[in-house]
Amino acid sequence: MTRDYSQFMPSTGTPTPTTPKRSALEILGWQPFFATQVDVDTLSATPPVRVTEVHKSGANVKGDGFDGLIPPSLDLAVGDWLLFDEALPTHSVLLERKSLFKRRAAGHAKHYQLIAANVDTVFVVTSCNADFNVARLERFIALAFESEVAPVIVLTKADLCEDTQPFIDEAQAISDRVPVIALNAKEGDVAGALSDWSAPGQTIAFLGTSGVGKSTLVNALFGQEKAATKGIREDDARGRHTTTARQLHFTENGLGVLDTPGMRELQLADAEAGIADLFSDVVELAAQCKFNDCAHETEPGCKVRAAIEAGTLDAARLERWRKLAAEERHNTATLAERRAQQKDFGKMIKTVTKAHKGRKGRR
Ligand SMILES: Nc1nc2c(ncn2[C@@H]2O[C@H](COP(=O)(O)OP(=O)(O)O)[C@@H](O)[C@H]2O)c(=O)[nH]1
Ligand SMILES: [Mg+2]
Ligand SMILES: [Zn+2]
Repeated sequence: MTRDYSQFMPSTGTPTPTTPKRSALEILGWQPFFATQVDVDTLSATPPVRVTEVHKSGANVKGDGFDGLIPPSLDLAVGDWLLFDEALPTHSVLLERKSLFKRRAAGHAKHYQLIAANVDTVFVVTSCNADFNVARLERFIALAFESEVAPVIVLTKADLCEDTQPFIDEAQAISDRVPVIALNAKEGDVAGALSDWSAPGQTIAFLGTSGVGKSTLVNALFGQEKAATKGIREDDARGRHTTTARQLHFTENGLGVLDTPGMRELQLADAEAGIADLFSDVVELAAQCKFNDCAHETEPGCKVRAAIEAGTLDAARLERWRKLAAEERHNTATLAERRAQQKDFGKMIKTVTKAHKGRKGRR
């Protein structure tokens, strides 16, 4: 593929292309979106730092000539930008996020888990083998659409598969807005295959279940071991993963790369728009049904059933949409209920405190 380097060419003088010098912040993914949120004085008083890792004991941050740890306080995600307050680190200010990945925490938990912030492209990784699952890919893609991060599907282990075409075809049928790549993550030209989304200053992330080759892809981009890789049995009996924490690494020319532990379960919540985006064809048909509460089952004037009968809509795809949309509504309601309970509890505490003060006042 040919690229246009004209913007990087000196307008006069030598005709050889020069690499523009990037600032330390640009290498960490500093973009105009963040710069426009701050004025120069604030920047010099509280320099921007990027969160590269989040632990229970705090967050690792990197800035221009700075590499440190801030104590846990804010609800931070890997990839966040903070205006770092050196005197009072916990008072550092979180900049508005360009994008945020979150999911309903695993199990029966009623809260969100922040996955990553300020990612530009997400590679949804699966393999050309039994891991390949359209419904699971759709969840990741809907999450990406909801988070306003551009998704790309990566099919690994092409070298171990006799015919990759059926996998590519099925992946391509998910959405015409999502490019699909099939490769050998171990020995293929990974950097070349991902180059369209890997310009300096960009941040990319790899999502997918365990064992599909996320860490292998990360290492291939760096040409060295950045992330630990292991066989498919990387989940041991205690459910540990090789990649234990989400880590944001930076290549020399300024590509931010995020490896994540495998995600077996991805529960969507507050992702109605993302799902509607991915299934926009179904949503549009449903809007034309005769009854606006049409369940697309036996109702007369149902455009969804008509499309299935005409062969223009896949019945299995409709079922996946129904299931994902129903699950999302349930999760969103559960989390909203929990927020309401917390609010009530908050009110109760305030009321109690007031009553207490009131009593004191009367004394
Ligand atoms: N042959 C082959 N092996 C791969 C490929 N991608 C990953 N692997 C192997 O699959 C295993 C799991 O890879 P890893 O990167 O740890 O997966 P992760 O859990 O998604 O990070 C490792 O043994 C890799 O060497 C590929 O495209 N071809
Ligand atoms: Mg890994
Ligand atoms: Zn209908």
